[in-house]
Amino acid sequence: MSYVKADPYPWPFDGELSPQNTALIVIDMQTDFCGPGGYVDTMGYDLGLTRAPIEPIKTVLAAMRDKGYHVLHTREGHRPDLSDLPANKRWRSQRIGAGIGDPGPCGKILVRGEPGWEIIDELAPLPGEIIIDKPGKGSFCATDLELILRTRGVRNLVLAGITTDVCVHTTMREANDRGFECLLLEDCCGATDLGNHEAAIKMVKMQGGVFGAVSDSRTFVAELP
Ligand code: C5J
Repeated sequence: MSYVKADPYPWPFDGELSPQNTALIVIDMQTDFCGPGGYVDTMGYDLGLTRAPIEPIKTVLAAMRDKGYHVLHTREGHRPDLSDLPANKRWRSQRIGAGIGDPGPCGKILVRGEPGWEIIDELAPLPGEIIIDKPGKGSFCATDLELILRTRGVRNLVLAGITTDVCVHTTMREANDRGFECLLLEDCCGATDLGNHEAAIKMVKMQGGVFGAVSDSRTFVAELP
């Protein structure tokens, strides 16, 4: 049996933790969410908050790659013809001055193939690591993520990335409802608002761990079997 120290319970619940059944999912570490001139920057939010997880994620990525765990990455973005962009999502982004699909300093905002949509160099996927392209906030919506995880025998998910309260949380909720056992690494996530980040972490831990458990990069790497 192997557990990692976590709150509100040692993770995973049943002590079945191995490289074969556990995957790291690095969510949306794209220029649009944490780089100068990207979507989040254009909206006027503090990039320091969404860049804070870069170094902790690097550490976790290195440890999990080294030990042979599954590693996946996601990218939020839309087709260049915007045929998968709901009208209300576009309208809301235009209201805040960062219209999805509109030209910006990093190319068209949140459009596949544009510079701003790329995963940042510091956390670039290695050859062979799966990348999930998703049109929404949740990584399971309109993607083949669940099929890939089930095919590989993955049942434990370690979640990192941005933003804590939006794409990370939506993915964690989707995964939890599908029976995956989830661990969120607190310092490997960041939000556009510190209060929202903290609230999102707290929500996970309610009701005995309503969506799973929470740990941090240092504890996780030190205890990872
Ligand atoms: C947002 C995300 N916040 N990756 N996307 O629109 O959290």
